[in-house]
Amino acid sequence: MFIDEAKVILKSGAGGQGCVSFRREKFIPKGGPDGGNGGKGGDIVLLCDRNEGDLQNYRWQPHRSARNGTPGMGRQCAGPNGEDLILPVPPGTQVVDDVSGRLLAELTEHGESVILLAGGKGGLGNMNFKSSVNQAPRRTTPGYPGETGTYRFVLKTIADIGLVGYPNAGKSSLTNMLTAARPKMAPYPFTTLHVNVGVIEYPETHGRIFMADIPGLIEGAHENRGLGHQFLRHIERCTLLVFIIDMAGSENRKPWDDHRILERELRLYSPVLATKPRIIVANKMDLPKAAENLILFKQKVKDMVIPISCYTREGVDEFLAKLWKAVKGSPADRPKPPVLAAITEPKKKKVVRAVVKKKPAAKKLKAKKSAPKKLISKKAKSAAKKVVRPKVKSTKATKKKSKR
Ligand SMILES: Nc1nc2c(ncn2[C@@H]2O[C@H](COP(=O)(O)OP(=O)(O)OP(=O)(O)O)[C@@H](O)[C@H]2O)c(=O)[nH]1
Ligand SMILES: [Mg+2]
Repeated sequence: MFIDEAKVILKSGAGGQGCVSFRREKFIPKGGPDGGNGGKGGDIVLLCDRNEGDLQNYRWQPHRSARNGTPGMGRQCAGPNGEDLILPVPPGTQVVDDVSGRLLAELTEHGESVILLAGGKGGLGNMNFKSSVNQAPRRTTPGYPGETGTYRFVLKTIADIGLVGYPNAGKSSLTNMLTAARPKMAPYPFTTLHVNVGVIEYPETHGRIFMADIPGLIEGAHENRGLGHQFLRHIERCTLLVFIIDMAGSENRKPWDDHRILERELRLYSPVLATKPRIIVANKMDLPKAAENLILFKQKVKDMVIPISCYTREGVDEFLAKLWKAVKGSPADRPKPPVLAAITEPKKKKVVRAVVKKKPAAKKLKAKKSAPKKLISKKAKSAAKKVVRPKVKSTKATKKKSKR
């Protein structure tokens, strides 16, 4: 499983306690204080390592702490420092404060390192407090405590180009064909579940282009449809986006609709992606209807379109040449970033609500005042009912009358 986000709880080491000790040696009476200082606590260090693929280690083991410093010792010996904890992370890892959401560090180059949490300083031993007026001090200081923090590690893959397209458009097929990466490809949607980075080699120029194959994007991805759109973070750093469009419309969609929806989803994700330079690749040109659709597509979409087929390799060499120019060429050769147009959302229908006439406040007051009257009238009613059916007490006289 590819993990590109992990929450970690880190703690640097505490400093060691200072030592109280006095020199005791034969023939040296009252040798004086010789308690050493405590050692420094270990730091939490992040190290950018290209051999790390993702953040899986941190997902399963989020609590990490560095070693504490050792307390000082007699004979003026300082305690050893706590060992630093070095956490290797893949290139492109961002460190975000979990509480404030602030970006604290970003590691992009192999070998780059950052001290995230410093270890506590060691305490002072009693030898530091000797003076002419206090020649046998018993005073020491404790080591400083280590720092703790909760962070989010977010991996944003580093690649030159990012492939954007509907599921089954042929992104993984293109990656398989051009690079040594082997992402799974199959005729069902969402075959690719996480980012795969491949390297396109250009032997003539001894150059290379890093290509990121990401999962498919569908309409409503910003509302978490399909695989959502969080994986788009992996192409945020790309210099160029390559739209892969199924020009044959093999899933009964129109290629120009696919293009419009992809653009819209990118805009809804972030303006950064919406304004990235891009080229369009029309894939599956070997299938019928593709050529016909391409003519219509070019009428509707004015950007540069490169027709290819991952089956027949048709147009692939032309694509590679244009890709090199677009990524590594002179600024004049590179495609211009699009202007961010306002996202056109369908207008909401006006909801006509029934007008409810409110009673004037004065009437409400009256009604409140009349409330006790009502209670009285209820009481009166119940009293009247009681009057209608009075209970006759049976006395001796009445009993005699009834017997007669
Ligand atoms: N006929 C034809 N089929 C193609 C071409 N390119 C890809 N396919 C087929 O399209 C299907 C999907 O290809 P994938 O490369 O897995 O597509 P994907 O864009 O990576 O798809 P997800 O990973 O699901 O987003 C596979 O069955 C491929 O064989 C092409 O140029 N021509
Ligand atoms: Mg794929």
